[in-house]
Amino acid sequence: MGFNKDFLWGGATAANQSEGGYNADGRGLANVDVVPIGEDRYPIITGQMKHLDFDEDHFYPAKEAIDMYHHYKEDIALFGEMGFKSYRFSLAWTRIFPKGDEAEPNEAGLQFYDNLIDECLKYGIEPIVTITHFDMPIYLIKEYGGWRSRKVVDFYKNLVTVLFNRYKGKVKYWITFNEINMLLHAPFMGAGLVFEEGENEEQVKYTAAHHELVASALATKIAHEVDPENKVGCMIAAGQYYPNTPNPADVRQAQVDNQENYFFIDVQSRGEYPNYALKRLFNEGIEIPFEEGDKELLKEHTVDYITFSYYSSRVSAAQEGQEKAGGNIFDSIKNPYLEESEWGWQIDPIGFRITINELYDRYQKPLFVVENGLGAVDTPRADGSIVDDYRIDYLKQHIEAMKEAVDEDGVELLGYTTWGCIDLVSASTGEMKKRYGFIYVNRDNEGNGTMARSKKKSFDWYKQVIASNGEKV
Ligand code: BGP
Repeated sequence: MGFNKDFLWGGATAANQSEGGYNADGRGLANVDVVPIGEDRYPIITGQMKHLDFDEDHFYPAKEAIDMYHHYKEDIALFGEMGFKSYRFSLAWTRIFPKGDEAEPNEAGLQFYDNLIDECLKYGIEPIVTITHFDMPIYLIKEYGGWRSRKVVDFYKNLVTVLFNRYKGKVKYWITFNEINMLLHAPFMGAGLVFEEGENEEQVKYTAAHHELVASALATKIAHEVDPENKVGCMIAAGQYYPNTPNPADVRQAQVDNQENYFFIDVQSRGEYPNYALKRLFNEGIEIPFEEGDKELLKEHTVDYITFSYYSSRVSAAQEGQEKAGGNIFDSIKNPYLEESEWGWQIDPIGFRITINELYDRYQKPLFVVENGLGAVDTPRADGSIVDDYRIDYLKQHIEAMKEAVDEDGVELLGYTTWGCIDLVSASTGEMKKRYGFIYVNRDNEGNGTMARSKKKSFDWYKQVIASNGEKV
C-alpha cells in the first residue's frame, strides 16, 4: 500500500519565473519578460493591450527572477539534499531560438540546459521538462501574431526536434504546453495573443488552441520516433467545478465549465475534438482551422500520461450575482465551506482527491501532479529563520488526499512535484512576495536583495516526506 517505490517526489519551476538572465548568451526577449506588476498586468496577460509597444527596457521582476541562470548548481544541490527524485522545469524558447523562426538554434542557450540536466542526473534527479511554460519569443508575436499563425507550428516543431535529439537518453518525461487551458483565460501568456480592435476574440483563441493541439500531437509523434522510451504528457490547470446548489441549472453550468476545462486534454488524450466542443463552437460561428492530415495526427499521437496543476476547486452557478472568490485568473464563486489563502485562493484538499479521480476516470492514463502548493508571504524572524507551518499544513493535507486517491480509489500516480520548490516570481501577479518554496530567496518585488538562498522549516519536513515515501507527513 502507499505510493510506488519509484514514485517521483520533487518540485517544479518555470524558466521565466526563475532563471533571470533575460539577455544572457544571446537569449531573445519573450512575452513574459515584459509583463508588469500591479494593475496593468491583468489587461496585458489577457491580451487586451491593443498594441505592441512594450517598454522593453523597464524593470520587470521576471527579467532577473531568482537568477537561477547563475545559481542552478547551488539550487539543484539543495533539491538533492531534500532527496528529490524529480525536478520539473521549463526551457526558455528564446534561449534556444532567440527570435523563434531561425533555422539553427543558439548553442550557448542549449549549453545552459545541457548543464542543468547533467546537474540533475548527478543527483539521481529525473528531469521532467516542460517545453513551453507561458513563454514565446516576442519576435513571433510581433511578426506572426503568436499562436494564431499556423507557421508557429513549424517553429515549435524545429524546437522540439532539436530538444528530443539533444536530450535523448537523458530526458524521458516531456510536457508539451504548461496549463494549455490557460490560453482561454490568459491568452497573452498562453499563446502570445494580442487582440486587434473589434476582432472575434473567441475565434482567435480557438484558432491558437487548434495550432497548439496540432503542435502537441506533432511533438508526441517526433518524441516517439526519436526515442520510443520518451513519455509525452499534456498539462492543464485542473480543479473541479462544483455546482453552487443542487439546482439542476447550477449542476448543468458546472458540467459546461468542466467540459471547457477538459476540452484540451480530451483532444490530447482521446485524439479527437469532443462532440460537445464541435457543436458549441459551430453554434457560436467559430471555425476550427483544420488542415489536411490534422485529424489523423491528433488521433494517432495521443499523450502517454496526464499532468496537471491543482491549487483549488471552483464553483459554478447558472445565475450571476454570487460573491466571487478572489485572486484567481479562473472565475469562481466563493465556496463558504472553504478557507482561503492570502491571495483568496480557496483551499480544498478533498477537491484534490475529487479532481484526481475525475481525471483518472475520464482518461484511464497515468497521472502526474506537477503543481500544487500554497503561495504565502514569508516573514523571516530576527535570526533569519522562516517557520512556514501554514505551508506544511497545506501540503500535508493535499498529500494525504493524494494518498487516499492511490490507496482507496486505485488511481495510478507517477509523481508529485510541488510548485515553486524554491521561491520564484508569481505568474498571476508578477510578485516575488507570493512565495511557494521550501527554499527562501532574498529578493523583493522591487528587485532588491542578495539572492541568497536559505532553508525554511518546510525544507526538512519535505525531506522527511520523501524519505518515508509519503508515510511521514
Ligand atoms: C500556475 C502556473 C505557474 C505558477 C502557479 C502559481 O498557473 O503554471 O506558472 O506560477 O500557477 O500561480 P501564481 O504564481 O500566480 O501564484
